[in-house]
Amino acid sequence: MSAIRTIAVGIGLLLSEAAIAQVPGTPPAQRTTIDLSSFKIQPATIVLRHGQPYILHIVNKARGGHDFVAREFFAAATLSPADRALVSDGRVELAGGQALDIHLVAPAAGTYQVRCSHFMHSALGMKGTISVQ
Ligand SMILES: [Cu+2]
Repeated sequence: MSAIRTIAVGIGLLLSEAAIAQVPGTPPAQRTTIDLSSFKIQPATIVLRHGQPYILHIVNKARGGHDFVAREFFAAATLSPADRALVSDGRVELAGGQALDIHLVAPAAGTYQVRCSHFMHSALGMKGTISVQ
């Protein structure tokens, strides 16, 4: 009897997870990896499609801290409520070796600037663009 109940609960969980993962008519989220290193953002041009859900997987490969600042982009994108706390005034801070996932829907088409705001880092090359098409 308890085995049947366990299976029933298991199926229920699978169904509810599927419902959370994808709203009918919405494309599944695409995972896009962005690497931060000293002193690069790669890819330097991040290409996204308007209205498409993404998981931005931001990885700081350096030993020291970096940030990912894209104020206009984050202001225009639709951030998942759970991830809003990771973005402060359009800025995501990552300690050395840290990785973060940010779930969002890409905003209107356009070119959005990205840079690291740590002292001198953008001058040394930590800048790029997000091109939403
Ligand atoms: Cu930096």
